[in-house]
Amino acid sequence: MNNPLLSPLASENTVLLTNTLCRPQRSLDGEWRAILDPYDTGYINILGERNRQGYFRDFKPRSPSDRVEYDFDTSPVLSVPGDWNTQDPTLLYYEGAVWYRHLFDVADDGHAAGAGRTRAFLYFGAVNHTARVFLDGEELATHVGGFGPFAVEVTGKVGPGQHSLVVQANNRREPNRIPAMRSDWWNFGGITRSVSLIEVPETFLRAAWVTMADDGRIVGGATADGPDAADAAATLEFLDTDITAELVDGRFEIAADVAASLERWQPGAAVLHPVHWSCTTGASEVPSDQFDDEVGLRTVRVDGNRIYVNDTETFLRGISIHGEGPSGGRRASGPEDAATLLGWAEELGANFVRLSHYQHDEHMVREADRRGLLAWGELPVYWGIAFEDETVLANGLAQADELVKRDRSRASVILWSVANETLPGDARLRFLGALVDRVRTLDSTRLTTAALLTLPSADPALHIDDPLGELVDVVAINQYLGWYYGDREDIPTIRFSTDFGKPIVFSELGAGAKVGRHGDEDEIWTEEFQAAVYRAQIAMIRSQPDCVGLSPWILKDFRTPLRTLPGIQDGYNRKGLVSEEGEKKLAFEVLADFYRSVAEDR
Ligand code: GCB
Repeated sequence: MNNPLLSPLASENTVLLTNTLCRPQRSLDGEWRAILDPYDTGYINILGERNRQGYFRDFKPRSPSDRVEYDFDTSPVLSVPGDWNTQDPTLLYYEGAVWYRHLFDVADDGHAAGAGRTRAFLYFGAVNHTARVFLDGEELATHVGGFGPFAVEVTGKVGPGQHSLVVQANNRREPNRIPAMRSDWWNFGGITRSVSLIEVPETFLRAAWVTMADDGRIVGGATADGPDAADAAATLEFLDTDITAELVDGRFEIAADVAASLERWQPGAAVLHPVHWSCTTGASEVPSDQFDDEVGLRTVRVDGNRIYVNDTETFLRGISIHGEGPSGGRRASGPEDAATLLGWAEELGANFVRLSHYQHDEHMVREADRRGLLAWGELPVYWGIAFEDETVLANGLAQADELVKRDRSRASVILWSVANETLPGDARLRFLGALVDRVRTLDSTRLTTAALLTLPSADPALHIDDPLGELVDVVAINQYLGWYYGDREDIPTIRFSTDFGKPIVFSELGAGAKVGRHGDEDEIWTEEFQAAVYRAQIAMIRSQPDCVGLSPWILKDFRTPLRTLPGIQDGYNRKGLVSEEGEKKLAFEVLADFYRSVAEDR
């Protein structure tokens, strides 16, 4: 793929807006018209140049003889948010471009989302993988990255009348992308999360955030954006107390003794405080911008090989979760999917969820906040990344910004993971070191981690010396003893050690089972086999001194083209504790039992 028009490497003309769920907005979700374009004719002409008459013009024939070789009005519809793969059986494996079009009307007062607001942004929760955004035939922006949010400013472009919003979504896999060519999950294409039109005042607060540092101070900041940004005064008020913070140079801090009067958010006992953000400009006392949010306050820190949440040593009773809905093997989105998935995690007795392997829908972390579940956020730096390529690193840093900035006010999030199963090497260490640095610069209050790969070994003492362990706060280990390697009988006696003296989390372990398939513990793919692997792993973990938690692989069976075994896998990774339709396997209870006993012991 060497035409740069078809393969943009970096986003252009996008803005990162946060707190968007706190603002009045007009949803653009619903049915969008869609045209499949595997050969990219809607964007480039036969000379390989940008096609001025491309699909984004949304043309209609102007006379009976006029030749227009596409028509959005009579094209099929796709639901937004949603992946295209599961909305039409012929699109299950489709990888390439799809053009989406949505028409929306703006009333005569010229305000699409509310009076008194003068700037307008189109906000996209996520489009996989590359998006080009066009409004009324004009190309506005490009976004590269399938899981992060982005916005496009459309101030002055959404006056009264009807507007044609066209988005070209392209999920073609490419070697210089994050993720790259191969991943063990479905490459769901499309506008996979909600789209909205958000209007804000001329000068407004972009990217406001508040969180608690490890010493109990409340810290945060906000960026004022607009013509009066230089003399904007921003304030954060805790509405259930008289605590208020004025921002100076975009930052604030509330001393720990003052913050101590605010009840802490605890795992299993969420407390969210209502807060009000506002911003005034010049001599005016009337806020130019304001919105409400709710935030939890808790500390998290590492001391030696332990993790402390609110100064209490905390064992992470976790489970890994893919961003796949609770039924139908489709991309998850919205509050209901989040409630069902996290409800299952709670049934399991989990206090922690690993949101793997990429940034999840914002509703997941907000729901985790409300339920008192700790969470791990992750970048899709997965197998086969082109670590030596500077443009890939630049995109990785941009994806890190999207991950951290969107969710750094969420008490649930305690860990930022920069990578999963990457192979040691100098270029990789430089690349991941840059990501760790970026994440820490944006948010020094949370812990960093990366899931390390464990290779088969006959040694009962597995020593982890991957130098990446040096760079992160928590050493996460993916290990598949009893499944990809190792005899099940030996697992309880195996001990992991590291060079680092840091806490160890088993970020993956597990085995495959087809729900309803029963037999002997030694018969692969049966629920009994999977349950036996869990029992052996639990025995090992109970006597593993540095282990501060686990997030077994995985809550639910999920779609992946890597798993083809007919009658068993049929395109699903079967390591779920529940099937793709939510039916529990035996191992669910085995893990739930363990989590009950751990909760009682600690
Ligand atoms: C892993 C990967 C995960 C896979 C899993 C498996 O190590 O991190 O993405 O799905 O193993 O099932 O093999």
